[in-house]
Amino acid sequence: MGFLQGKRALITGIASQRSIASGIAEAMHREGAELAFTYQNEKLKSRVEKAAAECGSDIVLPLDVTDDAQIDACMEQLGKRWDGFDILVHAIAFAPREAISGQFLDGLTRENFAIAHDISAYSLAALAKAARPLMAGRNGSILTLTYLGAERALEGYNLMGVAKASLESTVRYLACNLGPEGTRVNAISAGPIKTLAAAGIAGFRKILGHVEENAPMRRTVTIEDVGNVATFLSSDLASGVTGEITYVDAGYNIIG
Ligand code: 0WD
Repeated sequence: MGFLQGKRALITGIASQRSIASGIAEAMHREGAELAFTYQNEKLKSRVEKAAAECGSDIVLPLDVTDDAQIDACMEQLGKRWDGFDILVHAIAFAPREAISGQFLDGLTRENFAIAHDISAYSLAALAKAARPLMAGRNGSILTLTYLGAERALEGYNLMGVAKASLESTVRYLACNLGPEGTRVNAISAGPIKTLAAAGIAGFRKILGHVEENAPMRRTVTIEDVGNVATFLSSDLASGVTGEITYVDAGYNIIG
């Protein structure tokens, strides 16, 4: 029996089979969780439906996190299928391309700053708030994805690094707020993985090579590596863990 048997999980952020959220969904399905999925736009709908079907799910809901009405509708629709749920996976981030290349100030505008923070950080808090009535009192888990660029000034990560710092702080405040009702909130800081979002980051191939040569494990991580840790953190095995940033990066963050 899998260690997520009896748990229900809502998975956001699938854009392709290579998405980190796809690796998480696969691992959670393997461990016995019942899954529901969201898709950002019509272009992604059929892809997400396919991913859902592979996990035995027919719950596939639209969700663009920039739209308050869609956030509310998503939880309302989910509430019609499930009287409550246990796991929320937030695997969503976006910054305009010019804000994640070149020098930090090159792509800095008020609008780019707002977009990056809105989609990459505010959305976690907004989803946690909207999901609260369905998740309270169930030993639930909210999990998001962050990157080392939140705490180090990494070349080219720029505005996304600032948004990830906001996201990590949001994890801690949410953990304090929701802890009394049994909901844990954590983040995985994943090493670089070639996904659609990563393709937008200037010099990404160079970053992968650098990690392969220098990480303690001399390799990059996979969406399976991240999926397995996500599954653990969302399970009752991690019942004492909240407000934490867990690195799944082949040890890269510990080197100088
Ligand atoms: O190296 C990497 N790939 C790392 C990714 C290292 C460490 C962390 N992460 C994070 C990302 O920052 C993100 O938070 O993992 C999370 C998942 O990213 P991913 O799996 O790398 O990327 P991808 O497969 O592109 O999925 C992210 C998706 C979007 O994809 P695109 O490429 O179409 O922007 O986030 C979704 C969208 O489907 N997304 C949204 N969902 C709802 N509403 C929105 C939105 N407004 N914007 C983006």
